[in-house]
Amino acid sequence: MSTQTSLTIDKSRLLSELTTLANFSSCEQPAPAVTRVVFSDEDLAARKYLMSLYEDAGLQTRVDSVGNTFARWIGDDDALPAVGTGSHTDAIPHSGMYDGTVGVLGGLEAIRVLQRTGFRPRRSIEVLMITSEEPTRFGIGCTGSRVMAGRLVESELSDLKDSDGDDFHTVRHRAGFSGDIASAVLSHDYYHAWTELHIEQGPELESKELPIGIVTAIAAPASLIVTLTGVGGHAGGVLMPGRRDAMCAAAEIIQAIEQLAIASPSDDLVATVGEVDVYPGAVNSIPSKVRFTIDLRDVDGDSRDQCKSAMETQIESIAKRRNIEFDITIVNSDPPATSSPMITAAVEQACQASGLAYQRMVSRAYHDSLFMAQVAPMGMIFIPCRNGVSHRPDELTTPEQLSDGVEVLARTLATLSMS
Ligand code: HGY
Ligand code: MN
Ligand code: MN
Repeated sequence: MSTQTSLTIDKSRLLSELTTLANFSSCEQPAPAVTRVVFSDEDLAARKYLMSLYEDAGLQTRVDSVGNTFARWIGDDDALPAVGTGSHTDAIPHSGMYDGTVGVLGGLEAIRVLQRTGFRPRRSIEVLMITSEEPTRFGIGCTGSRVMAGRLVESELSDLKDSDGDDFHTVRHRAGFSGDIASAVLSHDYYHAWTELHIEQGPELESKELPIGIVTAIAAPASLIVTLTGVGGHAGGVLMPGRRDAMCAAAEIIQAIEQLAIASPSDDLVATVGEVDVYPGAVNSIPSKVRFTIDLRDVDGDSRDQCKSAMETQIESIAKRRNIEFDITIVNSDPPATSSPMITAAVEQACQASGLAYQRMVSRAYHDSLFMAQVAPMGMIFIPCRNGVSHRPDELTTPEQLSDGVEVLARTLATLSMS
């Protein structure tokens, strides 16, 4: 396809599909607020809807043992490693309608716009809906892409439990996904290239009035669970000296975590305590146990790890001084990912052909591409989101911004499918 070929993205169709998808939600607020937890009824209904769209586009579909859904536009030489695109459609509670879905439905529209031009790909082009990018149900992100990269095996998935105490396999079987996990691992010659379209989930592109971001690297995420155990008791009857209050220990430790992140020499280092559970959780009872999570990231893996060990040291010293027992569980501690120059060059060429300004940038959010980078050469295309807001119902990207992203994705896929 020449760089002169003009591509007309069907914006209204794409927006209507995104809106329909947003209505598959358990959120008590109406769309654009969305809650769509993996393997929930809403998630399964959304998958069915997507399947109907893939079939309308004449794509060949298959679903693997954890629900990763592949929709393939067969190229002239289907035996060659294919070109992959896609993202996730699960959504954390009370979030927005564009995180992930832009990469799935935008990937589908990119294929359809190429079909409308009469373009014929040499390599097949596949749009992927990846299971459980969000950590909401099982506490770890990117489950489906970790499985495809061979980073999560059968036994490890058995250890993942949801809030009902059901393990991943019980839940996936109940949702209708069976088969062994090893069968879902992608060989390194399955894809020739992988590119994901996603909203930036940050303010940079909008503040610079740039329509496209070319992602050069994805930050390395780590998540930890800290459990502190003290001695509970009557809020009135136990005097202050000698208390072993788990909540006060947690408060001091959480402050220390924030201070370590602020003091880090790396501007890309971020730390968040997003979940805190207090036991017994009564107004007049001294907390005997507190469990909280730490989400820790940096584009530089070493800097992230240095901060992680400094946090572990602080947790130990504060807990010991307060005579509190502590346990630190590392849920995940993943390496960062670097984009393939082959793909960033194809995206840059696509931006130029589309006459769209762009900048190279890092992704501070993690994405399935963090693990798809272990399967194939990886790249990501960012489009702006209003005020950089994401993981909130007011998450928004405009039809024009969507269209720009899909056009650049379509040109990139066309180039890669002919290489
Ligand atoms: O948390 C993340 O970075 C991703 O949006 N799940
Ligand atoms: Mn997200
Ligand atoms: Mn996402």
